[in-house]
Amino acid sequence: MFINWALNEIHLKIVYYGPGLSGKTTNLEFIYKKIDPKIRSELVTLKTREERTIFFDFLQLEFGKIQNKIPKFSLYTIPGQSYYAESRKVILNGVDGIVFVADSQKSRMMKNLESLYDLEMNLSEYRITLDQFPWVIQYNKRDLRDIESIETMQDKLNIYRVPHFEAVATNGAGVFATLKSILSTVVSSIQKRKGVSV
Ligand SMILES: Nc1nc2c(ncn2[C@@H]2O[C@H](COP(=O)(O)OP(=O)(O)O)[C@@H](O)[C@H]2O)c(=O)[nH]1
Ligand SMILES: [Mg+2]
Repeated sequence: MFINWALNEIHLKIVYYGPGLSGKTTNLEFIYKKIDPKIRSELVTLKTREERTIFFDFLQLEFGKIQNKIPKFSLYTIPGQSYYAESRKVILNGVDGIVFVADSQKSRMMKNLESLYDLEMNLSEYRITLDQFPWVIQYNKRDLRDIESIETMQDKLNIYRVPHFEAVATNGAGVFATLKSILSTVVSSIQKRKGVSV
């Protein structure tokens, strides 16, 4: 969180986390396309040495004022591949909320678990624990065959029973439900924090 007193803005950072190819970039691209260009910044894409790998996306959305400050949300994705471990840590700096995008395919369950563990480890460097932090889970790729049941995914991944959403990011299903949930979760957690009036 960052307050720009001069502009009367409160900046909130949301990070889309999850294993490689789970659909994080697809989520952000869909959101970007649907948001009025007047209230969003440009999408920044940094290509890495791997084709199709997007290093991070940056998207800022402006909503109506919350009390006297204008909230600005920055949306980021992280690169899932193991060799970008350091980048993931850096992107989490100053994070206010997380969307964990899980891949519903049975064959990807281990990758989901590894990524969730990686997230917990990286957050611990910032003294954040997932039991007391605004985050939601998205079960993406529900259109594919050979997917886990929601019950199984809930049991294995949603240990703290945070809000969860089914999605097919390629056609946008569930994308905005997920986004709205994390935004309102983050805003209410900020409002609850002592000493910050938003
Ligand atoms: N069938 C299907 N494919 C998806 C879905 N979401 C993403 N994809 C595809 O999965 C691949 C990886 O998506 P991407 O957003 O780049 O994953 P990221 O590594 O998490 O950013 C791409 O080919 C997407 O088109 C989905 O809900 N269903
Ligand atoms: Mg990506």
